[in-house]
Amino acid sequence: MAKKGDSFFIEEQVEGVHFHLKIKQWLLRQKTRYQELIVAETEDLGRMMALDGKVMLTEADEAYYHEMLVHPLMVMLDNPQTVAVIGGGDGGSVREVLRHPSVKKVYWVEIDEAVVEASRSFLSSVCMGIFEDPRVDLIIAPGEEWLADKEDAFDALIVDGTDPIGPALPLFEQPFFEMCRRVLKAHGLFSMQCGTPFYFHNEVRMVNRNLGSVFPQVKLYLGYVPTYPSGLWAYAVAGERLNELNLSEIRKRCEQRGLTNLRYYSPEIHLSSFVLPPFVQELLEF
Ligand code: SPD
Repeated sequence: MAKKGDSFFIEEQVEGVHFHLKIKQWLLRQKTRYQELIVAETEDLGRMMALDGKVMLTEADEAYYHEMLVHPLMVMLDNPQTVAVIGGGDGGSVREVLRHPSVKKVYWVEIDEAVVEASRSFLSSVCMGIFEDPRVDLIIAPGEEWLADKEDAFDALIVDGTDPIGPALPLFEQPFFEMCRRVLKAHGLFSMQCGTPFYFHNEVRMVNRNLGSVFPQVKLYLGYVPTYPSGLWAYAVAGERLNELNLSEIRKRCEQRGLTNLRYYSPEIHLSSFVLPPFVQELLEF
């Protein structure tokens, strides 16, 4: 029960729907060159990072999101060695990429250095040892600029962006996806988050349509992230050809790569997350 004097972070998830998080301590409030950045200790969900009033992560459920953004495409790849992560300044996606023993190089391209520094200072449980890992090359730059002169370069390209509004919008549009296809090797795969199909009908449809106009194969899949709007979160994987592995093949790869005892991703979740409820299928057909 909220008491007078309690402090809350309140996110307007959509008009008329608000998410309240009780705050124990505000740790950082900063106007960066690009956005408003907040880090706080919440009462119940560990530390939280927000950008422009939207929750990017809480320590309680960030692994659910990062594991699902990263492992489905990485497991589909036979031998991922060179990976680019665009965005994800907190480092959670890079952390998950580094679990795959075949990875030799991760280019981590984040536009806002302040987000990286905030994670380094306040979210060590998220970025863990990635700053010391010699396989990681951190580049502070807009993703689309850094990718512009690359070609045929990556086994995997992962876009860990904010919601498809404001400055992040170009990362959900066709010209950016064309660039992404060009920078991937022939067998390379692309993944990104695309919002919630419960509230963001147009955004999810737009991503699916724009990706489908660029990549021969695109699949949407779903996961659960309790602190994101509605909790039901969509991701997309795309490439020239998606490797449709069966359960025993996925299990074998996960065992070989030490991907056991994760918080959300498992071989069974890998397969089931591609089964879309009728309301999502209808959304994509529309
Ligand atoms: N509505 C929040 C969507 C945020 C997606 N990206 C989060 C970045 C975490 N690495």
